[in-house]
Amino acid sequence: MEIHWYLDGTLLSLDGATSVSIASLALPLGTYSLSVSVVDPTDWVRDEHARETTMTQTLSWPVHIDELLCEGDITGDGIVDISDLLVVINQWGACAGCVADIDGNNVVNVNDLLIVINAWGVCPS
Ligand SMILES: [Ca+2]
Ligand SMILES: [Ca+2]
Repeated sequence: MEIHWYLDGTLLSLDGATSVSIASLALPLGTYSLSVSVVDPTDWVRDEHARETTMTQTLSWPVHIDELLCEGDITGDGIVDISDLLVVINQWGACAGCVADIDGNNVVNVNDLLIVINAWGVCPS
């Protein structure tokens, strides 16, 4: 099967992936449309119209990003506190894919620290 993912109609470089982590897309605040198209690429199909109508399935989901209000809550417990700060300190430096890399630039540095400090306290609900 060919699997293609789209965000607002733009092809994502995730071909073949069977799932998508919304967080990994690092989207700014807003509402988006996430779609996946699955196509049976069998080469014995001579009628491409038939492939599109009967051998292709597309699903779409609305994605609403509003978590930036509390993006400093690394531990996910609803409050930004010393436990989140300690995660930042423990993962300080070059760190691809680390949870403390809040802004997603593959390094845990003062920018991520400031996000935690600015979000300090109970998360808005
Ligand atoms: Ca926390
Ligand atoms: Ca970072």
